[in-house]
Amino acid sequence: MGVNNLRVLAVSEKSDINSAVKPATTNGFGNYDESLLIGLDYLLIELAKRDMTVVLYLNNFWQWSGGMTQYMSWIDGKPVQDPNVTKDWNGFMAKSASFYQSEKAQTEFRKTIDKIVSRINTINGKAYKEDATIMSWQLANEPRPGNDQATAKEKKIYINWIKETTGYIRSLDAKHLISTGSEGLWGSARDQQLFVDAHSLPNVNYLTYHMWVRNWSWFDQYKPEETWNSAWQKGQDYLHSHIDWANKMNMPIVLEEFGLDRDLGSYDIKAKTQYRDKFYQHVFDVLLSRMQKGEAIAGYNFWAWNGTARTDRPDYWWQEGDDLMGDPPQEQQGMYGVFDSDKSTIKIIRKFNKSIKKLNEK
Ligand code: IFL
Repeated sequence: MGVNNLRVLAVSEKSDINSAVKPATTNGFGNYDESLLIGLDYLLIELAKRDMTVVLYLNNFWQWSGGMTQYMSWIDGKPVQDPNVTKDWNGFMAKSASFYQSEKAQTEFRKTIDKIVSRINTINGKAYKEDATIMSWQLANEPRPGNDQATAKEKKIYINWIKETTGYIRSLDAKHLISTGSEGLWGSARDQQLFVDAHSLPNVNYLTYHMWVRNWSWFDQYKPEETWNSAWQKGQDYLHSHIDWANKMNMPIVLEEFGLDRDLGSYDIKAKTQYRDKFYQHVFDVLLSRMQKGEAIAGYNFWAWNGTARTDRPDYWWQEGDDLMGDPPQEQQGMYGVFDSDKSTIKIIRKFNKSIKKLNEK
């Protein structure tokens, strides 16, 4: 469908909670499942064959791949509190953010970074550092400075973590781009300066942002007609403002996540996607209009690709052994992912990709 870039999790941490994916790459500090790393080798080769590139993220602020809270659980010996069960998202986010301050966590994270960045592909013998299929090393999926009440101290620690960790990646690999995986304003405690500061560091090469109009309660999937207009107003402001900031910073920016539910919040593959299609089209119109002017917006990824994966679980929750799809086990399977059977959405994606291609050929 003209997609030439994917954003993929490179490494996961084994977790006991239901909302985390299994199997995981790391079964404890230093204990890697080599077969999954060979899977990553294979992925790089298959992408190269298709002339595609990949952004590889190396950690996760959220629980669906173990991530930062699993690091902390291995360190303090306490089980991860799954926010899907406790509903305590602020407590979870604070725990996740404690990762930046833990010396042990940082030592172990660096070992993992080294393991991946310095890897030699076991199938074609190529060093990852030399592989142009990798577009960018990314610190984590949606790292945030803390929870909704992130303090000035936490923000400082967060910036320092980005600075030090991107510096470490640069010391290992001189060639690849490096990015944060930030959601933008919404993942920066709504602090524009923090977002700008996080992307003004010497080894951060471009800005990233994500947009989730339903997660952020701008859109109500059960009241689509009533909430669409105001949601899209906020959505379009969010899209534009980040491009404006990137223009000012003279750096490229990538919208690397956005999505919307199937109609009326259904997870059923047969449910219509009228609002999702409309949303994708509106987002693409904004991006294209700014791309045509040669502005900072450099690319996009939609979230997520479910492809040929299917679930037959009546409650749509993933269980070990089920197909893996773009929708992570932290969310109902089918929530945001685009299936290979979603013809109308795919048509819109294909058309937009054609327009970008044309623009790039000029
Ligand atoms: O699945 C979520 C993912 O963890 C993410 N951002 C939002 C997605 C949809 O809720 O990175």
